[in-house]
Amino acid sequence: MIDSAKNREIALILYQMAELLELHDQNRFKIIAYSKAARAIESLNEDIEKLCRERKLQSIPGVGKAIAEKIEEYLRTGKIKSHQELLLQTPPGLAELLQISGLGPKTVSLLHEKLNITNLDELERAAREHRIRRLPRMGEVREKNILKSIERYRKRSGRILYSNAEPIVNEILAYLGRIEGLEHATAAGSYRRRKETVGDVDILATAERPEEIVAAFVRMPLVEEVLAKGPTKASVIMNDTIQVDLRIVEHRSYATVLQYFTGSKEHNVRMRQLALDRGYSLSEYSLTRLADGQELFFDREEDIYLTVGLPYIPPELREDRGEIEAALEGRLPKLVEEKDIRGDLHVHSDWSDGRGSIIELAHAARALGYEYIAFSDHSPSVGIAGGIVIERMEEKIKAVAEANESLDGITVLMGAEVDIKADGSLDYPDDILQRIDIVIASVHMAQQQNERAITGRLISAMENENVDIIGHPTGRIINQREPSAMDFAAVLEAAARTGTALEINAHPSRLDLNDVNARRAKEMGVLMCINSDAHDAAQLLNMKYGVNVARRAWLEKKDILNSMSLPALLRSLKERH
Ligand code: DGT
Ligand code: CA
Ligand code: CA
Ligand code: ZN
Repeated sequence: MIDSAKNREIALILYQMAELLELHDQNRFKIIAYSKAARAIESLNEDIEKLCRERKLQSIPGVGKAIAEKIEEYLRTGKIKSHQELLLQTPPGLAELLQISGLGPKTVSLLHEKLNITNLDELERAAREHRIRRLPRMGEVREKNILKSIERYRKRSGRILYSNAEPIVNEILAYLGRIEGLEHATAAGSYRRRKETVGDVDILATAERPEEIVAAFVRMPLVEEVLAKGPTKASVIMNDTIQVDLRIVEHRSYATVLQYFTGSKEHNVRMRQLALDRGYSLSEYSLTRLADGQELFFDREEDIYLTVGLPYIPPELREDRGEIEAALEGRLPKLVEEKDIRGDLHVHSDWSDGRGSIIELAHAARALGYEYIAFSDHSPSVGIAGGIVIERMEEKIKAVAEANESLDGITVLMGAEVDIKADGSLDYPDDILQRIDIVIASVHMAQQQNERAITGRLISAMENENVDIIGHPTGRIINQREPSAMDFAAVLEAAARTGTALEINAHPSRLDLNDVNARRAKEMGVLMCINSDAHDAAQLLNMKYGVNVARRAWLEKKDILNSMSLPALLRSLKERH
């Protein structure tokens, strides 16, 4: 099963190399050689890894010394250097155009030369404006087909939000769990690593009669299309866009298969190398001791790591971003957990655009076990959000005090999400800000300003000593809006200098800061705050998505402002002022 995936990957890369070479107008024989080798590998009946081990790559038709070396390189390192170089020389949008069905290198070159098209959006616009049909050899039919292909490509290539995959995964696991004969079932892949988006969902299971599980799986009501089905595996499309791969594996291989399919691929490459260094060969089926050829099987993933000399590495860290080195040196972080979160500092009530009163939302927060909740409603310049005008702030401060009198078991904090205006000034004057327990400053308007302007706005907000937290610092919205341009290093430097916390906004479309940026922040000694940005009681539960990001960013309890007890939180905020 896995073998064919490897063959397919290598074939795809060689095809892409052929196309890129043609796009760059390179030697015709070289181009033909790559596509011929790709075709041969695509229809190969043998495992290419095995051929490579046996040094028989050149027995594949069309594979000579040069291509064989590239295949070896790929199997060893997961990359081919000359392929990466070709990609670097190609504007990123152009390489993507080659993925659109019906568009080959010749057409892409033509579109590039005549219409200056360099990416998918420009291609779509040109087709809609009927500029493509006027080109030589194009015409109306091809123009229409291009639009259709773009639509299909977008559906296929879109990564879906983790939070959209989650209910589907839960439903699949519950459904499989009800089938007799099923032993384990779990989701692996990027989903298990808690990535903010997943390309497809990978479900692993063990069962006595795999065919029955596969048959039941493809009959699930959520299934819209069956892409492939075999005795032990199936691939389907669910809910219009989500691809789910199911694999039923042998009971004794479960732990090694889980380790393999959890990935990431980069982590796996490192693990296999490390295993070799320690005298083992790690595969998805087992760990083999090289000295005597003894195959070892494990019940738990932990024992695989232990055997190659490592402590257990949580899935969120398995990205080859230094986790293997940290594990070897005994300095893996003790990752923050959902239960470490003691309160939510960014919640909108019906004082602005939230749905729910202070009392209702405080009850919901208390039910989650929180010690405190801050109602950080919008300021007036965010017009659509019904921001609170200055004259009403006095009233809200009173309402918060009253709520605290009537509530037991949770403390309500007076908060505000004050807008950082286009000129960098804040939407409330200092004498108001001074009276607010939790001040979050966020950019909502003029997010398209240039790097200097945005950076300057964020820094001047942090330099106001009343500001405690910067809300959703980059403004990105997954699949919808790019992060604002900014000098992130300068922002981090200012956060560290002024003691301002940066938010990990837990809304599943924001997750801003993301894992990479949050980790950089930690390395600079910046505190982070994970907030739901809830606009109703149900959205308080989004906190877990922010915790996922924090874990992927290597954050520990001590890195998170709202993992402090209330007295410690208030002390920490006061110290800074
Ligand atoms: P995705 O689906 O794009 O969000 O990301 P993943 O990580 O779920 O990737 P996927 O679904 O292609 O494959 C699942 C896991 O299987 C991946 O994380 C690691 C493992 N895997 C797949 N292909 C390879 C490979 O060529 N080499 C190695 N070492 N592992 C692989
Ligand atoms: Ca996947
Ligand atoms: Ca997959
Ligand atoms: Zn907000």
